[in-house]
Amino acid sequence: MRINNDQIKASNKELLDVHKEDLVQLAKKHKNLEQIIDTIAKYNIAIPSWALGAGGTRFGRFGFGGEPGNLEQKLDDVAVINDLTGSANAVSLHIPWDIPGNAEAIKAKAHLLGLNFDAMNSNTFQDQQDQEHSYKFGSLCHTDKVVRDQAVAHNKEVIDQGVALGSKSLTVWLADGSNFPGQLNFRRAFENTLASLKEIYAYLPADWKMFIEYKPYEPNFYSMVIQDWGTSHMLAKDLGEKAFTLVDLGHHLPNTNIEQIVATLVTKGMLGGFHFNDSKYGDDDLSVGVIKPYQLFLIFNELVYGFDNNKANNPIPAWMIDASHNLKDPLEDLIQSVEAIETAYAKALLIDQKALEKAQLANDVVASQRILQDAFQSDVKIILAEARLRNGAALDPIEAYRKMDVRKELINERGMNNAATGL
Ligand code: RM4
Ligand code: MN
Ligand code: MN
Repeated sequence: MRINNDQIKASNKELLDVHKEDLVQLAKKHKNLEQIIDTIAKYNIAIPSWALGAGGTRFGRFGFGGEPGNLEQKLDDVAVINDLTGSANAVSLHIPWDIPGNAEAIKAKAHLLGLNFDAMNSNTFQDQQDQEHSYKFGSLCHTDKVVRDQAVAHNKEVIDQGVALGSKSLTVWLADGSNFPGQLNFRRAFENTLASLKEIYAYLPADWKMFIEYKPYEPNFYSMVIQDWGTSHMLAKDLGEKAFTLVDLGHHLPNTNIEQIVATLVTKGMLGGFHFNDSKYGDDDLSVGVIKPYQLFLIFNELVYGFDNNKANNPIPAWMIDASHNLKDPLEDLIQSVEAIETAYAKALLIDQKALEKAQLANDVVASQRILQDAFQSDVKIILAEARLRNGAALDPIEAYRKMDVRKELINERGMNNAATGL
């Protein structure tokens, strides 16, 4: 199904008058309102292809009716999110969950829907049917060269698939590590990983980037080869200027100061991108902004400051969601995540950076805190709504989605038992 302009206009009609009045009021408050609306209107976040169906845990999975059964249907779902929010014009694919049968046809379909392909994700954390060697004891780090070669070859294939679709980056996340002390020689595992990554890097087209994700634990519970941003940064540095660190918000030990990591990476020009999600305990992959919205705002503060003062020429990061949920309609959940990211961004744009710098230089701790919290406590719903309106999207995307009965339509089209590929 495709949402059309008339449906959007109809859903906006009732809300439009009040919205316009609110906007006039807000303009009196913020001098740079136009600029902020413009920035938010141009901002886009990539949707992960693996979050369009119900997520699961090792204890079970509760399917959701009307899930996309193939890549074409996944693109249709991303288009729904994009049509309603005006801020999700890209999809991030996971191979082999999403191998395109006919890349040209998939690319044409995506373009028709107004979508493009963000980073490609490789998967050497699961064994596939007919795979010769197992990743049970690791992939790029494996003690046996034939396993490493197989994992390298997979990453090269993912690059090929991405080239055919017009993607420009590869994200590597490794489950490699160990469950028991003594199981693995740390230094050998690191050296093997670096050597394997070098082979993949050498295969990258000139205009591609490689993003290296880190994670402190899970699925391995004693050690992960790329456990933290320092390790990722070290590897990326060794590889060359097309390699960067990717920050997945759920991949930190509790209470880690992620905004400081972001600031440091931008200082060094090494921040490649994000996987947005939220968590209370570990890699919970909850919808963005549900647990720690202030942290997200502080991260965006570092991004706004970082890119206004971008001495190391850090490229604009890849903005991706990486969430997986059990309970909600996946499309509603992703819409909520998109909104949460834009909310944090808009609030960060409201920070009076000059006043903050003045307060910081004067060591005025109270004033610094007030400046941040003034911005954080501002209501930016109208800013987001206006940005969406200018993009031809819905003033209230969730409300519109429900009024249009999208899920019911998808169930009619695809049935109750279609299961999307993914986790
Ligand atoms: C991992 C990591 C990767 C994602 C997989 C599915 O924990 O976040 O980015 O590709 O999950
Ligand atoms: Mn991730
Ligand atoms: Mn994760």
